Amino acid sequence: MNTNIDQIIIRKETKEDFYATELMTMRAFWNLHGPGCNEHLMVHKLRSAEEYLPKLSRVAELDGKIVGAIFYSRAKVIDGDKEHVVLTFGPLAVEPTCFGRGIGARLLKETLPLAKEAGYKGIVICGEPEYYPKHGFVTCDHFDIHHPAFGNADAFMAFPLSEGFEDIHGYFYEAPVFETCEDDAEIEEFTKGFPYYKPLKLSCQWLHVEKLGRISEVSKNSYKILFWEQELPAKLKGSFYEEDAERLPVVGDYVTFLYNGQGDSVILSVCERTSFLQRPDQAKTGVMQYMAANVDYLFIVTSLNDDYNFNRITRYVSIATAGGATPIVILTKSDLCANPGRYIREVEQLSDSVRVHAISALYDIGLDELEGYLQPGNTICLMGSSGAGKSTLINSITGEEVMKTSGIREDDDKGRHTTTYRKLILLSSGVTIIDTPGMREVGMANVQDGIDETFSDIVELETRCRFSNCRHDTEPGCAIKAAIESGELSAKRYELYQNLGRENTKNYALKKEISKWAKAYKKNNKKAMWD
Ligand SMILES: Nc1nc2c(ncn2[C@@H]2O[C@H](COP(=O)(O)OP(=O)(O)OP(=O)(O)O)[C@@H](O)[C@H]2O)c(=O)[nH]1
Ligand SMILES: [Mg+2]
Repeated sequence: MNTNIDQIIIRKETKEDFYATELMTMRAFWNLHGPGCNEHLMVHKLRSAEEYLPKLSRVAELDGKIVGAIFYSRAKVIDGDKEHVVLTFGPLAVEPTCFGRGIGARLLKETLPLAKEAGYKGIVICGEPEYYPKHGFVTCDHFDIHHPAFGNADAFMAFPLSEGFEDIHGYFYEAPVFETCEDDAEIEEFTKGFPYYKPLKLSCQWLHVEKLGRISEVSKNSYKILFWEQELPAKLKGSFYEEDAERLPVVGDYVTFLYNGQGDSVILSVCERTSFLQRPDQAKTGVMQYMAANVDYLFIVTSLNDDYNFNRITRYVSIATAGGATPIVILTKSDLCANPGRYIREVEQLSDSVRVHAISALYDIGLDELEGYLQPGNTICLMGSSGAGKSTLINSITGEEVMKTSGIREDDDKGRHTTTYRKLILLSSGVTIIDTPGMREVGMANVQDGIDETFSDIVELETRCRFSNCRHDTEPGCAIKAAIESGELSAKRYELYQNLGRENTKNYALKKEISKWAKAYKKNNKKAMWD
């Protein structure tokens, strides 16, 4: 939106504006002070309250859209048996993508004289302490006016409209309607009437001048932040260069930032992550590559042609599990495979917790099985070799060509690396997708936790061996050998566990860690994780 401040129309709200004003208000306050917000419900209820003052309230319109609103209502300051009528407003909302363009200031400038003309003595509000003082508001301790709930914090401010305001002292009470907007179930139900936005609970909330966005692209030292429908170019705040590499933003991270409509926004902090996918870099230097954060499901995409590689799938599963995401194996191009069932069964052997789907994106086979994962608010990251069909699958899911795809090279059946960087896209359904470029190989460092979790049954069996240092070779009382003999454990699965563990420990000397872990596990005599 290209805002020219002169094009903004300040006017009274009409019935036809109600939905648009509530949606704009919801966007203005969403995730600012906690998960979601209730300000849109406040607006909705306030309109029918007797204290509401439509004569003073205004909306801001730009290019035919509601981009701001201020809602005035009567409030009271009570001093013993004396009751003074004052004004309050709230919410004062500005469409977040029109931030920093003076819309809030215009709404105040046009309505403050109206409030004065109407004969009110002053305005008392709870609002942003870094914003309102610029417009002449001062904290209420200057007037001996108190808030019954939180005393006299910086956010509790007043704007005198006439001299008589100096004589008003006591406790401030808003219209009772505001107190009726706190019921979570009611807020949730009301919010269903609007487009889906994910409620987030983050330690950085309460946000002031800083904004909350999500990293959609990373390249060398520059970033892109997805902020509502906009992608903003961004750079890191200087102090990030003293941080460990794993603290730098990756695709999928929620970040706080200072908005700059003219150039690069500045990333201030990376919010806590619910999951974090990492692997050693391809040059095997031992340096980790940090791939994506806050992923709910890792779609491990393997095509059912020459790309299929059971060991590789296992490594991806371990990366997902170690990173805190749920692994889902997607076997693509089932139309090119005579017996997909064989592969499904093989992958299913890996662990009870791994789910497998065989699909054909080209012929729309099996895609309905993925619907459970494609729920609003979920983040799905796709990984796998080049040419496996990751981008094609994304396009089939969305029904649009959101990602470029390409034919595999005919001579060697290898992909062409069509997707060249990790990219986060938010679909209109509320699902977030992270597409990644095809990987040549997947290493294993630091994923022992993931391996152990994937093979938790084997880890548990090992703790039952008679000797704690049992090599599962010739020792008597070996639980692993007994389980293989009885058929409880497949020899192939055990071999795979050994190979992955060996590969992991060979490079990074984690063997000690593993034995320590196993001993602690035995000592605690825990039940099997899969019980
Ligand atoms: N027969 C068949 N071909 C498919 C299917 N899915 C994808 N393809 C083809 O496989 C080729 C590679 O697909 P992409 O989606 O570009 O692969 P990618 O995994 O995104 O590859 P990179 O971006 O290089 O990592 C394209 O020619 C697709 O048309 C499928 O289900 N069946
Ligand atoms: Mg691709």
